[in-house]
Amino acid sequence: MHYQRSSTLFKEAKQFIPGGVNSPVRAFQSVGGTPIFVEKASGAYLYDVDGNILIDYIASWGPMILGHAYPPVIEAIKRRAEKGTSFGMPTELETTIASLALQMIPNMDKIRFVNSGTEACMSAVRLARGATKREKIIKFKGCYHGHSDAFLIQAGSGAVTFGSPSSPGVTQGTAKDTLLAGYNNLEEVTSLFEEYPDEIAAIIVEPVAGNMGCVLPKNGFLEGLRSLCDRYGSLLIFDEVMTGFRLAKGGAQELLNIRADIATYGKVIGGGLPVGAFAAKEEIMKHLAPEGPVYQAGTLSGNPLAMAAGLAMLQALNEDAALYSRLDQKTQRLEEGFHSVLKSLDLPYQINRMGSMISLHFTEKEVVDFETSALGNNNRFNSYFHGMLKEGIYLPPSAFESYFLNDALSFSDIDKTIEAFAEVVKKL
Ligand code: KE4
Repeated sequence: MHYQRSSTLFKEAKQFIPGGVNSPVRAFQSVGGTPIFVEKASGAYLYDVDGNILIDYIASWGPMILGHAYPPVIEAIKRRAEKGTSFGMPTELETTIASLALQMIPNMDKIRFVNSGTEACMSAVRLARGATKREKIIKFKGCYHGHSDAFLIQAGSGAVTFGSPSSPGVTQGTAKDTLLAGYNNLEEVTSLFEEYPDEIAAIIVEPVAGNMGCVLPKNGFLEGLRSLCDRYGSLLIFDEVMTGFRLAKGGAQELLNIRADIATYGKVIGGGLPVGAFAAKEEIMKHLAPEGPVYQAGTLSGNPLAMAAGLAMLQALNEDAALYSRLDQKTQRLEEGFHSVLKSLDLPYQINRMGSMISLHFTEKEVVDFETSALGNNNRFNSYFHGMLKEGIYLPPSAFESYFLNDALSFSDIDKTIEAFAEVVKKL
């Protein structure tokens, strides 16, 4: 495999775009080397600008759960585009996707569409603060909720890779209202509530974390957050930007049977177009403009093209009862293949998986939070990443990310991946 064209395009891009990319994690700074420029993608495969064909395990960081260029989504976008792409006026389409999403998501009465996961999480926090009239929030080290100031306090994902746990440009004024606890550490959360008993508007949490690799909630962790919020009158925000419509139709709320007060969405809900959303019960949503005083707005929110793509995606997920078990079986096959290769080698490793979210960590200790995730051998991960790339397998270019499987992956793709894996890891 060669990447001449990608490296030429990367040099060119850097003349006009900071770091040559429009989102830092794409720049390969964590794994080294030159980012791959994509020509097109279809199903489970990426076709890069050098003619390489890669089996895709990031699915655009989650959205492409049914595979790339899924025909009903493409069709919906084409048909809708002929009617015009944006009006700044309400359309029936927004009601249609809102009502379908609320049929699929448990426990919520209303949903507001925005343009990204960041916007959804930022708006959810403002809504929680407005509804509770409190200012502080609790987030977890290693969890990432997008790049809004309130979250860039030891965020996971790209920020961790850049080794700047609290990003420059975030003011002390903002930082003081974001309290941090360790993921899976209920004691730390409890002591924060004891210290600020009537100041915490909300806890925001990834119910299954995907930004420190995949990290699962320990038994009782989410239930503990739920009861702390109930006891202290705070709201529990589930950031389901990754897990929503991926772990189950109803996301982590359904799969883990925990009720959130506000849930945020992104990625899958837009079918690959820019869509975020947040949903809550009526008594919370009534605080949101224009009904209530909590302001939130967006020129392209509910954009008809994006709504058409998202609706086609949600309809496909809603009508395919066997999808989630298929995805689970495929990811289980991958996990079992990794285990069968690794257990014959003298390599410390952990594999974390929930449904079609999975990550491999080169470390002895169980990965249950940011600290244990950061103990992973990054050099080994980077050689692994590039080794797999050479074998035509595209993995997340950072040890602090989850893989996202898509339903277009065939079992023979998975078996090919395991064969490549066996070749690569024995050389680590
Ligand atoms: P966006 O603003 O990137 O649509 O969503 C932010 C976000 C919010 N919440 C969670 C749990 C997320 O994982 C994300 C974004 N995820 C990263 C991947 N770890 C997006 C990739 C990128 O930053 O380019």
